[in-house]
Amino acid sequence: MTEKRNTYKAQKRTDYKAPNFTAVDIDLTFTLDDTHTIVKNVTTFKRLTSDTKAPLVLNGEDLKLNYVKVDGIEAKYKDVKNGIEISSVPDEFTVELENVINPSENSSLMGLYKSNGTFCTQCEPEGFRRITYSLDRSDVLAKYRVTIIGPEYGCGVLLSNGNLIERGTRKNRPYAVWEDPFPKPSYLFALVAGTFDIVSDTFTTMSRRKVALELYVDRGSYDRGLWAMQSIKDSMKWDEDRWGLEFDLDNFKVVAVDFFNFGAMENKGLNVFNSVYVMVDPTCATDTAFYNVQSVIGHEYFHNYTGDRVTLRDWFQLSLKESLTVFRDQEFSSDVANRALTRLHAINVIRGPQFAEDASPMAHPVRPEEVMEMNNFYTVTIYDKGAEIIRMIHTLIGESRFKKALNDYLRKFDGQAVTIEDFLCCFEESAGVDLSQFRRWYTQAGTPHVKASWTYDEANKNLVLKLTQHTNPTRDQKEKEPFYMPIRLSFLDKDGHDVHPAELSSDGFIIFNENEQEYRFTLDKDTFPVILRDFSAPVKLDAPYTMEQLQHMLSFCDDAFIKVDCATTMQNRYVHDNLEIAAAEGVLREPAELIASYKSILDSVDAQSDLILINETLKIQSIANLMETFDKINIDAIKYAHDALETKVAVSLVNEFVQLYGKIKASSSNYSVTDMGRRALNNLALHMIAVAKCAMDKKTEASEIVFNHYNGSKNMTDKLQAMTDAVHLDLDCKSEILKSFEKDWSKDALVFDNFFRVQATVPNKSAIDNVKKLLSHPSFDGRNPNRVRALTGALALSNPVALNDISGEGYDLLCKQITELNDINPSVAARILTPLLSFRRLDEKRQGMILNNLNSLMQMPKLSRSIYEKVSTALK
Ligand code: 0A1
Ligand code: ZN
Repeated sequence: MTEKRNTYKAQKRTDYKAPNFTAVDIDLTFTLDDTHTIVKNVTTFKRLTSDTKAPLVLNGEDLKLNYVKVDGIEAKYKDVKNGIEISSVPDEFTVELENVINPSENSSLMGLYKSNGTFCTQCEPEGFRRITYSLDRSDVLAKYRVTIIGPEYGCGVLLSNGNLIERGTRKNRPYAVWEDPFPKPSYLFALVAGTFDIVSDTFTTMSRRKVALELYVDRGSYDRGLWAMQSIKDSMKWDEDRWGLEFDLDNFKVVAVDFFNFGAMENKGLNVFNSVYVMVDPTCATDTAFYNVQSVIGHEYFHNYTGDRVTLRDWFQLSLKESLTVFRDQEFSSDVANRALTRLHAINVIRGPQFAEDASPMAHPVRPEEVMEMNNFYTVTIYDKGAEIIRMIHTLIGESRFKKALNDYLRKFDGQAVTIEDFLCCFEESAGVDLSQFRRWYTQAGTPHVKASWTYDEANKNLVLKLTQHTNPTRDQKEKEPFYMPIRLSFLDKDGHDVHPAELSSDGFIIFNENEQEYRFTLDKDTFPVILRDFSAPVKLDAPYTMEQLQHMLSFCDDAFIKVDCATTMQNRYVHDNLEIAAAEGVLREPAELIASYKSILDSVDAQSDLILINETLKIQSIANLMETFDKINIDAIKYAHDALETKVAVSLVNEFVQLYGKIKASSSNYSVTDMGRRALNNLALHMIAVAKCAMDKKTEASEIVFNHYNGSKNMTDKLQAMTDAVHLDLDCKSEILKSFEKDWSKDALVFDNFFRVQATVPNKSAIDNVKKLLSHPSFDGRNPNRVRALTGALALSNPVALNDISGEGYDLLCKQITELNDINPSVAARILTPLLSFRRLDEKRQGMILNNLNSLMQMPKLSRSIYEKVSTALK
């Protein structure tokens, strides 16, 4: 990027203009070379505009152009900002051009780059223009034919989208020709060339077509690809069973690469994955990793319809494909893994990072109005809040109308590039629903605060429920209109029975769409409402439950979210009520009600219990999520109260945890949902025992049990729990465990990231020193995004305590790393910068230190657009 400082301008959603030309056929020939790859590009264009004088403007970045011909004749062109302009072109014509690129030098990982010896591409959102000149926009759909000539030194496989037409050797170099029968936008183009182990299989579709499946993994890692292959088949089957969607090509290829900016990419028929989301076996990966592989494989596969077959008109519509696809992957995980766990994870993302984003200067609507750097908008708002919006539509219209509307949408817009508005209109028509007010979820940023209260009207034997909503202003919008939301409700009587009053519809939800509303239900006096079951809308709920009512719901309510939320609410109240004492480092009271509830849960655990749900209920929530329950953040006091809470629970219930520990055995080291639940709860017990022993001056015992846990298991879930406890609680066994882990795994980059992450997330200042030291560990590589995310990224995004240490060293270290990454990989740099943007929520001293750092970032030479957009927005 050679752009000068401060010249970046935002683009507006409303400035969308249809393209003057479209590309019909694109024929690409790549002659691969590490530093000098030649791209020959023959594209037929068609004029769409009635302005016959309009020139053809092609996007191109960091390309060396050799020649351009129009209909076979050398053409004149003009260099324009990030591209070229060719004037006097006919209505239909062919452009032939040749350009050169340097994959080895490409550290941004956008366009064609080299990942550990493998050539691979990433084109979403605007990476294709770094490969060749093109109409690099999502509303230009063309058919691709791709010839790949391997590098001189040879290469195992040469892959691109679609079907293999021809392969062989020419002039001693391997080549392959691919044709994709489906027209697609350039962002879905992919090329991979490298040497792999290949896991092969087949899937027979519902209309009995055989699809060849191929998964490409690092050589020597065949076994680590087997779960991902199973997940591909499960995704294909599930999409047929749940939505009637059948795979449309004769082959489906997935490639795992080590260098990748995000999780994975849905290129048509050739998904490219960050190896994190492919490579698992029980000795090297945790249960969570297995669960995530299944979910991300599903996500990318489901994009084949929601994203690839029906794509985006422009990038402001990103949530159209992402929200629908996240909703689909969540439903997949719910159906094939565990519904409660999947829902609770999704809710945690909303209540942690998404609420934080809504409260930050980068808050944006799910359909943004202004974007400077599109890479900054792959956010929890676009993805996860977007998915909550789809889920609300699903709640409002129900499964069968949703299914019909989804099929109508996919049929109506097949092969087209469309908008969120097209989607909503189609759903309105198909499901017979009015979503006019509901649209505010797409246009208004910020988290709605819903307040509930209720009274009893003795005369009419009515429970009167009153709801109010308010959304704080965000920078782009001062006034917020009320949102339209389904609030799932039930009622519990004093014996813990569910009561269904006549006024509540059989679907079990009410519509809340004004600033203030009242609802009446005919009920007995001592019955009370259970509000926001299943987190039916992405809001902050404030309901005046007594502690007894929270305990009652925790015991009797049948909704997983409500159960866990009761425990969370008790935890929140404890931290809020004790914050002042915590700020003065005083003596905190016992969380008696929470302990009582936990005791009764622990006393009743047996083989029939839902261990996943129990584990989620007993967990003390993260400091990060606790922070989001405050407007102004006193990080030291929150940490103090959090630790006091955890210690008091652990000490009071240490006997119960000791009883539990070792009682619930996983049946094998292998991943299964049942064993995941067993290990999770057993590991929680280990953690709580270790915390309790440390607080009871029995640190040696804590060390012993943790050390035995580490040595006694071959399973990475258990090993990682032990290593985390050893390091975070600074136990005697810490160095021995770290040494042993280093000996076993330092050559296995993905596994070894745990070594970095665990030390970067110690919840105190020592994490900063750990990170500084580990930056020069021989296994660390600052150009690999996974390493950066495991070390500096973990400090920034998963360790608010160390990052915000009052010394300011966390901020200095992070900004130093961001400065280095600005040139290497701006998109990763901008991501780990995120927590600093919310500096105004901290105390003045910290605000000042962050401000200094942000100001220095702004002075950086060659400041990238990604960082500029975020920092300048925060400083406004
Ligand atoms: N569409 C992908 C996410 C993705 C976005 C950008 C990337 O590189 C800059 C890579 C992947 C998904 O939703 O999975
Ligand atoms: Zn996606």
